[in-house]
Amino acid sequence: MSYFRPGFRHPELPKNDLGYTKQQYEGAISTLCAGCGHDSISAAIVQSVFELSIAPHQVAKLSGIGCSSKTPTYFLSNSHGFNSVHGRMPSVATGANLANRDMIYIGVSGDGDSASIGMGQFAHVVRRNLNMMYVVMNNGCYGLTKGQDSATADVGSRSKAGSVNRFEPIDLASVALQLGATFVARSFSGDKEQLVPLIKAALSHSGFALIDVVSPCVTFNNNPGSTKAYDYVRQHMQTTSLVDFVPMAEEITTAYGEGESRGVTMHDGSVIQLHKLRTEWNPEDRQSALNALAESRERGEVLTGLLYVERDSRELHETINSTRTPLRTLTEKELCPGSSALETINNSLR
Ligand SMILES: Cc1ncc(C[n+]2csc(CCOP(=O)(O)OP(=O)(O)O)c2C)c(N)n1
Ligand code: SF4
Ligand SMILES: [Mg+2]
Repeated sequence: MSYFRPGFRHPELPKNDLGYTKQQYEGAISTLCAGCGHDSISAAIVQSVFELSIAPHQVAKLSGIGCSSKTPTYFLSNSHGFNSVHGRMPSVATGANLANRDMIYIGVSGDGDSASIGMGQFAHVVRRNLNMMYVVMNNGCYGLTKGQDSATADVGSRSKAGSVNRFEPIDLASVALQLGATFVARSFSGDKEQLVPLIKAALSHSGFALIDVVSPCVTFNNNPGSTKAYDYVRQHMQTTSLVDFVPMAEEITTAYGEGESRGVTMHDGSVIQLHKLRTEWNPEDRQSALNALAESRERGEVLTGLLYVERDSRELHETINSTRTPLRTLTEKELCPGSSALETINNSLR
């Protein structure tokens, strides 16, 4: 059941370039537990899409199953949506994207949804470089089914019931980097200042953009000894750099000393500005991102920020040279061009 917000809002609410208020990007009232990290991520998505002035009808939200996968109901009510089967969001996203590349795809998943039942689907959507933002709301447990450890729970992490996880975790950011992901970031649901520019950059990236967001489950995995608890993440969070997202045609205004700042220009002309960079890390070098993640893991830190971006990324449609036209607008004549066109194709293959 969904509860809808009252429609009344102050008449002077700020509007974006399309004339929409933030209210027009909100969703139904959340039924998640009060304090759940997933709600903060939904709020960050609302703010980012509003500030980027993306028309809600241009967005398609896709998810699997879990508390995390319920969240598309709680943001962007005026967008398209498909709540799919556990772990199967990537194949639904692939089908939708291939049928219509003009939409902006937001995939939402959980650590259980992506790192266990959906691991195969996750791997293939990464290596195909599907043009979408893929957000993992990572709480280290299966929240919806009462808090069992998930495959991203750290070895030694203690559950609320007191048991200690004995298995090595799957680090989705490292896996994605190894599979050729062209945009990889990690963030924390409690750090909106970092998360909003990362979401904006991910939405502007041409290709697969993963944001693994540590998102504490207050009901089942927020206890002392859990490495996905609010306190633990706040105490152990290390950041690769401070992130600013500057949309195309907007002036870069922040001033930082030489060597402290670096701009990565995206395919559409917008710029990701990174400030106070870690010296040993290059955001455009896959191996340095993998090394930084491995070293942080050794130290028990949670490395956040933009980890890697490939500015010349070729998304799936470019690789397979598919039509620019959404399939629903192709006419019968274009879809069935007749026997002479078939003959030409056959001859070209002889
Ligand atoms: C095919 C199938 N297997 C198992 C389940 C039961 N199930 C529902 S949600 C879930 C795990 C959810 O964990 P996660 O993806 O981490 O989401 P969270 O609730 O933690 O946000 C499971 C195992 C299911 N719905 N469908
Ligand atoms: S059970 Fe955990 S993940 Fe699910 S809504 Fe509650 S706090 Fe969030
Ligand atoms: Mg989970």
